[in-house]
Amino acid sequence: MFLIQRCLWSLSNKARLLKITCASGCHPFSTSSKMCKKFKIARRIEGLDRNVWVEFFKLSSADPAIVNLGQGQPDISPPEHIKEQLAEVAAIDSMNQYTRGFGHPSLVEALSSLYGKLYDRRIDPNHETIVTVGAYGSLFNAIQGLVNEEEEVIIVEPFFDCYDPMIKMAGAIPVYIPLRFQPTEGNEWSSASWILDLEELESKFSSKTKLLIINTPHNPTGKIFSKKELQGIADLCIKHDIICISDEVYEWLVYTGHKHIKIATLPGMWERTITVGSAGKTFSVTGWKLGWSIGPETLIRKMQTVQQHVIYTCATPLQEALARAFWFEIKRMDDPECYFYSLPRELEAKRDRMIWLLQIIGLKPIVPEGGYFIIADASGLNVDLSEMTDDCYDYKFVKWMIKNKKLTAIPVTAFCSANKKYFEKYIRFCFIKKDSTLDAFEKIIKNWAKES
Ligand code: IK2
Repeated sequence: MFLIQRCLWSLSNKARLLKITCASGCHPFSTSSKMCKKFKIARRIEGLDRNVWVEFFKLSSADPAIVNLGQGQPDISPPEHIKEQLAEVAAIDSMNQYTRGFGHPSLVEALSSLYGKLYDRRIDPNHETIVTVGAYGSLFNAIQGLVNEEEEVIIVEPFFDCYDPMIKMAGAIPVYIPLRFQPTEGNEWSSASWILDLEELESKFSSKTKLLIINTPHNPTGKIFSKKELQGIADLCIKHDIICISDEVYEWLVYTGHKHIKIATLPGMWERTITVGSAGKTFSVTGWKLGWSIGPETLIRKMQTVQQHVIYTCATPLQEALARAFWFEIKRMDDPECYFYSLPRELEAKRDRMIWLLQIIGLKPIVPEGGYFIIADASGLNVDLSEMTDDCYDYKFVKWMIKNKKLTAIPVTAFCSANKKYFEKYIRFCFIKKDSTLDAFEKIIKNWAKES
């Protein structure tokens, strides 16, 4: 025994002298080396450490002078009534304790009432809705609850960035289909020019396909899927017996001349669709991190099972305040002052101002039909990016812009995987910003124009 110990000690000492370390930097015979093995990353999150929000939040916070039009974070005031309701609710003792796990009773009632009108059917508040930690929570519950290892999930590129890692964390395989930019006369610079080729989509289906995720109004392009496109997608889902997740967090943010259609309302789609919503996007309160899903009991039940073991329940006071805010708006849905209509009106003017400003310096904006982002082609600016080290042009460009112009946007390839090459000339700007922020943006743009 003593001899074995001596040998191990001498080996360990030699390794130290020779500076031998394991891949993660640990000495191979040390206690920390044993820990290293145990602390090794779980396979399900291998390769998923990079995150665009973490990276650009840090870059944008480095200097208070930076004008941040990156993340979809409103700096406008949320409606007064929702803030007042939260203050009132927080003063009620019982509202500060746990509530029903799948959604606070008054909130699921409000969701049932609102979506009952929109779907023109009765929505069972207890079995056909679930309240989650943001839309993120809904997406996570749905993917975890429905997809098995090795099954395939089709996602449209560019996609909201969390779809891809969530699919991979479930051990499933993302299958990508890119939107194609096909401008027609009169539509050269509209998000309507982003086309989902249905033949190409059908080629992505296989015997392993379980789910298809769509997002309309679409982040980052602002595209609103037309009824024809949704019908084509619905036909394929039905033909191949696939479940659809429809991420509709920007459902109310639709600009003049356009209409948002819920795929779940098309014939044969209710029973196979989970529709995802977000309080953050509906009431401009992204910090509340409340979301929900609407769908048939068979699908919602699986989401509830995941939720009960992962978070159990969402914050009670936030849910009660959200329920009251919904009732407030539901009662005035015939009034143009209803927030569901007044917010897109306010945003449309901001969108148009931003489009005008971007054009001044030769960033070519693609006018969004919905949502609160504009993507712009930055490739015509001939900026010297030689000192930037990222792989993709858009990452280099945004980092250059933060450093040299004190302006943050988001590189569109952050929303891509297999098809980055089609999107790397675009960067995304967020326009749900108060006028003073847009004034600061205007100043940057005008100085930029003078310099160039
Ligand atoms: N789905 C989509 C399409 C989203 O855009 C978001 C939120 N995006 O905001 C970040 C950005 O793009 O700048 C979500 C889901 C998540 O919503 P929630 O905040 O409710 O979890």
